Amino acid sequence: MSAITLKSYEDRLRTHPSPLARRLLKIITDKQTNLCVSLDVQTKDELLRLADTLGPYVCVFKTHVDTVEDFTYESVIVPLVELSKRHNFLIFEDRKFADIGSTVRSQYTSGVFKIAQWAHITNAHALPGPGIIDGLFAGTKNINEERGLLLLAEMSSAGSLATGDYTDKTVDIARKNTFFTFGFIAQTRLGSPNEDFIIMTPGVGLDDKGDSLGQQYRTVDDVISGGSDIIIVGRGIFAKGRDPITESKRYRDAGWKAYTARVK
Ligand code: 5BU
Repeated sequence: MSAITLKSYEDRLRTHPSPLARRLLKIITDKQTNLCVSLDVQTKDELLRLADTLGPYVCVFKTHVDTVEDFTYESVIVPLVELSKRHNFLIFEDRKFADIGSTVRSQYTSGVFKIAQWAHITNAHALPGPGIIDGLFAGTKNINEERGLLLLAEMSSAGSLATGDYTDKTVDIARKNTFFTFGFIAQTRLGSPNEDFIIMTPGVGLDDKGDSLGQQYRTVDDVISGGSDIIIVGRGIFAKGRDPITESKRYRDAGWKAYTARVK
């Protein structure tokens, strides 16, 4: 893939249509990191310990809170939000909503997790059509802080059906509300040159090619030179035998170097 030239994060934060994206671009600029760490752990102690120790190196922590076995709102979310303020990062709940608008609104705002209360970012499949964005956006009505949505336009897993026409139509759907839908989970740059979607990319690994369940890894250089804005890394940082602090610094440095080369 040929390298893509884009404006700096700092230039983009002045003009981006989404308040959440402006806040995110400011964090990236101030902390000089385009690393999102995926906190895929099963206990609250591990989740909070990693959020505290790795907080300085990331712009975003991504969570799957439904996989935390000892989850309670008070013992996980309250301290996580506190840590997000202390270390200046955003929280992205990788919920992958995929239902009709009315149902996703309830799933976003209610139940045990009350995602809209604390997750600055969440994501959704475009499969149900634009009503899914309307439903989730309705869920932000009583929230007095920036919230943003990413649509899943492409996936990192082998054989993903989110390609070609599906990806193009996902971009079209995102265009309907760029105040809230600020970008995509994708593997490539999406949108036209006069649009500014934030691209966040999972499936990033410097030492592995994939796993036994369909995950596929690309290098940091490949992903950032191809026009992605934020790398999402999980097991590359936490897998057994790896030191999460050393690896976080390594991915942060690689991400920033690749970005610096891109804006030159
Ligand atoms: P890994 O350990 O770096 O493979 O973790 C990747 C994370 O990103 C994991 O939480 C997945 O659920 C998530 N992910 C992904 O890997 N690929 C995708 O296309 C999407 C999410 Br969308």
